[in-house]
Amino acid sequence: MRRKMILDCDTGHDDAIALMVASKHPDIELLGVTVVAGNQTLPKTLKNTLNVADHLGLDVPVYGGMSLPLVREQYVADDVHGETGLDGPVFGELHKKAEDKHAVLYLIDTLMASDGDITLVPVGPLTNIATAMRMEPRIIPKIQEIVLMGGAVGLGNASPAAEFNIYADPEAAHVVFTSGVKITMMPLDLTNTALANMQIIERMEGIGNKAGKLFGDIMRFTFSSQAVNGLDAGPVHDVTAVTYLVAPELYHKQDMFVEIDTNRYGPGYGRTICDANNRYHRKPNATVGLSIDLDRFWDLVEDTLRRHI
Ligand SMILES: [Ca+2]
Repeated sequence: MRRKMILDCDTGHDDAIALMVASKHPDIELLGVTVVAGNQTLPKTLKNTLNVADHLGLDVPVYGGMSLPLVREQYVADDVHGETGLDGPVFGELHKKAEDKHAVLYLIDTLMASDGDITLVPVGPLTNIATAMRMEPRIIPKIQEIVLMGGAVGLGNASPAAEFNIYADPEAAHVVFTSGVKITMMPLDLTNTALANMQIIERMEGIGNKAGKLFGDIMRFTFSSQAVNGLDAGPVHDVTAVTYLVAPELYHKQDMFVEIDTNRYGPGYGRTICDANNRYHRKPNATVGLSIDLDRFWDLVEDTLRRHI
């Protein structure tokens, strides 16, 4: 049976690759794509999402969502993703339009009408998901699982303490991590190992279709922009959350209690405090990915990209 999922993204280089995998993997039924501000402002992340979907001929509906975080001032990642949020690839005229419905209402209506068999895959700040949970708490037991990219067991990338997606809206992350929904988290420690080095880029370009070419155009840009994080190639962070749905056996993981630091004026704001050694003796609220079998991961990405035009 195909796994029903909604991708919630802030496209973004790695988000674009995540959309490529989610939209064509044979074991995934991508119901819709909800977009949030994050890597760039909402008009930009929405346009980027539509451009990728249009370019690859995807007929999945795209919904615009929250344009600002719940409490903090807006924080974008233009140092890594550029002025457009998806610098690098050049797209033609955009024909695809966003749906009229707000992403939060789409999430609520779709989950309420479901049989509890939908997995949410948020790969940006958690503003859309948290707002939906607060607006209609009855969706919470309807969510099968949340598999997200975000947080870090060790060092962050937005601040020394915090990973970008959580740092960009810590209060939203707090809502989600205290919701009681089954959460699986792909932290920076894992996602930073999924690096699209030149060998990977050339391998995907070698597929010879539009998706492989787009992968190259996207990841050649982050190949150098990621130097700000001390990496020598661009990681495809968000993709590791999507592939978990269809190949969980590729991951080493551990259940633990994860708490979000929401102290706005402290140095740890937005940190995911991961109690890996069970110091708190609290019931785990998340499954945290610790490592991934990269050879099989890239095989899966390549196989899925081959299904595109
Ligand atoms: Ca993202």
